[in-house]
Amino acid sequence: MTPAQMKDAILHHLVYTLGKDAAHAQTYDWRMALSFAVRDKIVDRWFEATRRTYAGQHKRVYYLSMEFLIGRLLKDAIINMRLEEAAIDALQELKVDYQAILEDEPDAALGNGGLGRLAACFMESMSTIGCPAMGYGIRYENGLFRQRFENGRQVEEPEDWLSQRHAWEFERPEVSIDIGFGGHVQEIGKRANWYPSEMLIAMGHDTPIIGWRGRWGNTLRLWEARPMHGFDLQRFNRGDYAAAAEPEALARTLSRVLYPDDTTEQGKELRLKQEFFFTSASLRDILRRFESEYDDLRLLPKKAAIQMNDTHPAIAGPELVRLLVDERGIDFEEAVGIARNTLSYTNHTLLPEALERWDEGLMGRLLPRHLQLIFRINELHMKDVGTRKVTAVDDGHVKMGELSFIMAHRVNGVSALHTELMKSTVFKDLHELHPNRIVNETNGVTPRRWLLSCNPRLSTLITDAIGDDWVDDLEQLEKLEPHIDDAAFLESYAAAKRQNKNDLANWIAEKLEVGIDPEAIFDVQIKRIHEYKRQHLNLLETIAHWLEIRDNPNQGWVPRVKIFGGKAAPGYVFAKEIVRLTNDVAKVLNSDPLTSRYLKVVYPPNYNVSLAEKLIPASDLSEQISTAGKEASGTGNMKFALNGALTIGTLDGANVEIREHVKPENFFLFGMTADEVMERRRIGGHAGQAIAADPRLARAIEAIRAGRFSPDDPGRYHGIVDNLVHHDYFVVCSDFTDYWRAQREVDTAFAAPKDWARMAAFNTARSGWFSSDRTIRGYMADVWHAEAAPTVEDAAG
Ligand code: GPQ
Repeated sequence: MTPAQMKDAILHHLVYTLGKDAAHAQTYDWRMALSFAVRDKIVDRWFEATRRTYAGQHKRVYYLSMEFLIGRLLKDAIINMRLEEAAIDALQELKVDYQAILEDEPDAALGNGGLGRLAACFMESMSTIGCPAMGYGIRYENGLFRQRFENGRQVEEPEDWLSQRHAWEFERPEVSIDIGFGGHVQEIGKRANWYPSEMLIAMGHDTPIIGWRGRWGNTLRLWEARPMHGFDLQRFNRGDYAAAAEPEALARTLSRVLYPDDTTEQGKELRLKQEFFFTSASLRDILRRFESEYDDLRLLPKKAAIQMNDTHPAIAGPELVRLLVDERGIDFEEAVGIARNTLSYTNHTLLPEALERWDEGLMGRLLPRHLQLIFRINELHMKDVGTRKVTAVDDGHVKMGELSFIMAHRVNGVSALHTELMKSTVFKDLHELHPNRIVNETNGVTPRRWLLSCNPRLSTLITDAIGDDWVDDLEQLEKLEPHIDDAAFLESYAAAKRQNKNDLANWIAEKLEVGIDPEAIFDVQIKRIHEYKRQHLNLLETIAHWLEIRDNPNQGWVPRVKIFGGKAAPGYVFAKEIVRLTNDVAKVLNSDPLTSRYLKVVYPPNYNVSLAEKLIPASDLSEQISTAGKEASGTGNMKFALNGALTIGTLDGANVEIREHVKPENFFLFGMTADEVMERRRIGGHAGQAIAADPRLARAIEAIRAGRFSPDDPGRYHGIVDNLVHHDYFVVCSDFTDYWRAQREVDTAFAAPKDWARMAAFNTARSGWFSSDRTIRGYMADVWHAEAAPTVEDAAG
């Protein structure tokens, strides 16, 4: 597409789709016009991919996920379709600011954090590879809440990404599936009829996901909940105005809002309804498509692989069995076999509070037939393995992890360490019974969004050095290694980072009115606020360092900016106190005339995908400091390493593998191992011992306790202090001293800029393995037994 053609396409949509002329168009209008112009190009390729999948009778992958944290879509689409030059030139001629247009797009925040972002990276990689696939999820009207700070406290505001027209989706009213809840079951022989007492409709909305160079496109189908019977005119006519709208409002609550809890099980009725709603709609859509092509249901595992992203879609097991037995007359045991060979399950955490359990009473009320089938599946499994040692139903609860395991032919963890811990802890018994079922698929991130698009300076430098094959073959980055010995290359590498840091410093000055020194270490911790991720360990080190600088302000300290980003679940009290403490610490430190040259804290509100894209390319140091054994993988850690930030981290999740790839000398390791953590916890008073042994730690805790960061309310953080001193389940105190040591090593290393640049560049060169393309190829080989389809020729750039 030439710039002139692009300009015509934009103007055409501006006039005929938006109904505006150029003289009156606002940023929004231009954004929409550009989006539609780009979308037109995508649609042709998307259709072509779909046609090829049908024609080649390829196996399809179905990715069922409660969350897809896709962020903005316009730039992604432009880059993958290689339309960037055309778009920039066309807009320049139209005198429209390209960056302003990109920034105008709201994030699609249909996820909480890592789990949802992983699903988004996977969708992009499956399209890039040409793996015929479809993502299924919920079209939340309100995605993850917007975070604001009020006197340092987190305030949540509803997010309303759909208040504007969404340029990327196509409504599919013909894909409307009725979903039932409640009611009763009538058994007739081996089958049963379920008569639900409540019905609503799931309506599909399709978003095309285009891969690199437009070679393939898959669909993300998100379900919207709609009432079966709309407005009740009779009630309205009787004057009962509010009640008339009631059925509509009730049905819609199912796709109204994303639960804002990350790794915390909710146990709420509405949540279970959401889970069944999208899982059932997806399965019935899958079966409908399958039956339009094949007439033998025993072929299902050959033609469809259904991935359960965590246990949120775990009801897929019993629901698929129900659809096969009750609605298609297949024998129960055979149905379980078909379902199991089709389904697989990814576990994303070992935290006990995240493992979903549903009360039998609640399950029986909402899904009476499914509860019966769960009992039968459980009995069958116990009979098959010849032991009653493991069970999916226990103590009046259905355990969704166990149910998922039993109903899947493959179960995977998301990093090497996590997978080993699955085998030795949570799924120990099941693993012994099914030793080949658990496999590891270490997470990855898409290099299109997380390098090419978010870091154009570094991308250009890389392409100038080794060509652009790295974009979909990321391990080619190893070709950078010889260049690392070239002084000119290293200088350009460092210059790209410095310019990124300048941009970020300007943005922070403008948005937060905090001045930061671009020469300082940009030390960044961005992720959900959670005790196990230990933002408070970072804060304690910050405070201890601040006190040390105050003791000796003229000692020539290495300047540092600590950047935090992340949301706390609205009901997670401890996490919210950490948020507030971070803001209170920032206030005191940033206004301290003795120290603020050397140490600042910034906490931009409302961390999301777009903010990550700004922060990561400008980072020097990546904080990956979770308690060993607690972070399943992490994926932010990979994005940082790829963009040349050095990691300070524990041997947790994928940190272990990152350190092996980038080499131990280019990674700041500290802290106890997972085994040592478990040992340490057994020692009574471990926190007290650690505090007594380290005066810096004692002083930092005392500063918080005495109210130095909350002079108007000195007791404000006694909760945090008491937790640290008396419980400290996440062994913050015991890891502090080693963390401090590693941070001082960071200071020393940063003071030698050439060596630092070499280490940073080495991180980039060795991070290629962490592409989600590699992860997806792993799933295709080990879990889905699916092959890539022959792709479409490259889109003309
Ligand atoms: N993860 Cl169980 C989430 O983001 N939300 C969740 O509810 C659960 C896990 C994360 C996990 O904490 C990270 O370590 C992983 O990297 C990420 O999932 C993707 O696997």
